[in-house]
Amino acid sequence: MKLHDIPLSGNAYKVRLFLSLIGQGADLVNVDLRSGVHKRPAFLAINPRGQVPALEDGDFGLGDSQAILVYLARRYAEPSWYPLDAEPQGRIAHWLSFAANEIQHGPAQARVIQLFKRPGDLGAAQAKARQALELLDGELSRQPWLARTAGPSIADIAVYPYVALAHEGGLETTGYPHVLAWQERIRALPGYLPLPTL
Ligand SMILES: N[C@@H](CCC(=O)N[C@@H](CS)C(=O)NCC(=O)O)C(=O)O
Repeated sequence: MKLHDIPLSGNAYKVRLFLSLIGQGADLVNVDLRSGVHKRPAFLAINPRGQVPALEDGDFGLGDSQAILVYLARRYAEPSWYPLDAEPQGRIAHWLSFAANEIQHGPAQARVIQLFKRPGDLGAAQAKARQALELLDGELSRQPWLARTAGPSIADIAVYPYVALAHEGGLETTGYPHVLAWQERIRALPGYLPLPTL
């Protein structure tokens, strides 16, 4: 198995973290976005969106960190990471969508602007991030894991990275005690992989 990776990307870290938690190895291929390799036909055949991360497993190729978590969980992980019942699957889909929308446009975007000096409205991204953190704190005050599963699921892994990296987008997270406690629970999981650092 091969993971097209960027060491500092939270989306790529999300896949590396899950691989490590389930004890699954993969060869990492470092993608240099400046080279434009991710927009060339060979890469687009794996991920037509031309983005990292992208996974190759034999002849099978897949892009999008959320989709990759689903694939890896169903194929290689214990069922508890992505239970088969309709209710947890529905809730997990909800949080995967939250990761791709509220988290991507909130803390992930704030980090890209603040840390990587990309153009964008930092204040707007931080405001979205605070809304997302508020919502997460409320949810996590009622349950230890996002999708109300007995243990961690891929919902937690999808949402975790950019929340844990929120300080790199200039966000203060001490006001979200339930989010902080949830991060500690994730960091205590066997096989946990430290967050990327610049
Ligand atoms: N929804 C995608 C977003 C992936 C994404 O934004 N990847 C960035 C790196 S973190 C990228 O490849 N950017 C280059 C581009 O979009 O051309 C996911 O979750 O994997």
